[in-house]
Amino acid sequence: MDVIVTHRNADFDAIASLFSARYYYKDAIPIIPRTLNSNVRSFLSIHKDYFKYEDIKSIKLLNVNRVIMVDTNNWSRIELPDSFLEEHQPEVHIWDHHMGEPYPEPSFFRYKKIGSTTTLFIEEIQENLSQITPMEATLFLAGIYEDTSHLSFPSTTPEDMRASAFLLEKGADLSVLRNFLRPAYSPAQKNILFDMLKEPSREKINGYTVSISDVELRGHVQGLSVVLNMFSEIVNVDIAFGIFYQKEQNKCIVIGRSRTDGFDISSVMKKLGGGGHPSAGSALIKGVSPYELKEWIRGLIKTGARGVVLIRDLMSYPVEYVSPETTMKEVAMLFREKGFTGVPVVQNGEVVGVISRRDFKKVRKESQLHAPVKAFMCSNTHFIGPDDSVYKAVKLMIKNDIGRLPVIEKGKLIGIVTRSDTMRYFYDLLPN
Ligand SMILES: [Mn+2]
Repeated sequence: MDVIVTHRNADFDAIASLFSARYYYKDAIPIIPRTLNSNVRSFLSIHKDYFKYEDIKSIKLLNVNRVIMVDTNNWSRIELPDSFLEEHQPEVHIWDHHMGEPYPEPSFFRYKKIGSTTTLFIEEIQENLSQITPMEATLFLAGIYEDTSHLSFPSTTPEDMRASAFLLEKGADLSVLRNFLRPAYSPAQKNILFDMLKEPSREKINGYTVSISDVELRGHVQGLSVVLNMFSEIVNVDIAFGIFYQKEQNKCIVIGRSRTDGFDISSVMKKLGGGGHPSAGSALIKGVSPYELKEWIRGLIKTGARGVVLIRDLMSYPVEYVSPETTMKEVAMLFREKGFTGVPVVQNGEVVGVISRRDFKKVRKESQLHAPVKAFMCSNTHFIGPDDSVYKAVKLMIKNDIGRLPVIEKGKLIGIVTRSDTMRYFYDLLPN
């Protein structure tokens, strides 16, 4: 017997993958985990007659010789016991879009860096799907939509969009989907959200605005990730972490959400023993207080940015600069000759200002062109360090309406980074 399984606390992508997998493994039996996100649970209970499945208690494990894992690459996240894996060594197939080493080693492994696992199946079996019902199309599209936040996460790929278009053609119902993907908040969820909003923390780490809140949970609460999503939208931070503390069990559920594509939440979650995507992830930690966890997360955010592009990778050097006594006319010639739009002004090795094309607007008469730069330069200079993140630079530029930042290391000018350098980064035009 073949079974199709997915991770505990299944979301729509997990369940949609499970049912779309049936079009690939025709005789396999889908097994629904006992813990489901509440919106998935209500979807399945309303559509009970349309989706056939079993739960783990109703099957004889001894008869299972092949396990098809979907939307997870790790045995520890599914409900089948470890002892079954060790003693029976079933054949394992894995279909997933999460990065990382699969466990156990599968005999068939389908991985793609893509918005949802459902997309993997839709791509593979589109020919077999001509007969799918509008209900199935709706569920499958819910899977894609949930994991890509309605095709808006940066992890969304053309494949996700094509699969979504196909499912719409097959009658996926967007208003049904809307109801299930934006479920009403339960009173418990609302209380937690209000708790978090009472004193939302806000701090700067590595140029990101970060909020790390901790809330003590009374009893089990479904759908904490929805709460954190809402929270991060309201407080409008780049990165939000929620630490949900369950005192009796001395454990914390950590949920993270990144709204900038420069910061990878899953890298933090992996270090905490969990997992996820660049934009969202979670982890479960035992025996650590929320306070210690906060410090830990702060540290991980600080070092986490090291994997991404830093100012030192983007900046230009050596830097052309002028002295405060250089005349405006000489600067104008330098700009014309080299195509510059601005340069730092340096005196005794120290940056004392920046002169840019915009400052020439202050030149009213021809004779002023013989005046020194120091009369026109912008001396309220902002700097950036070589190990700062691109985000920090962009924020400084936007906030102060400037187009370039001198890069300073140990008091010395070592480079310059411009607005167009940062755009190159955002549009992935960096030379390798
Ligand atoms: Mn998924």
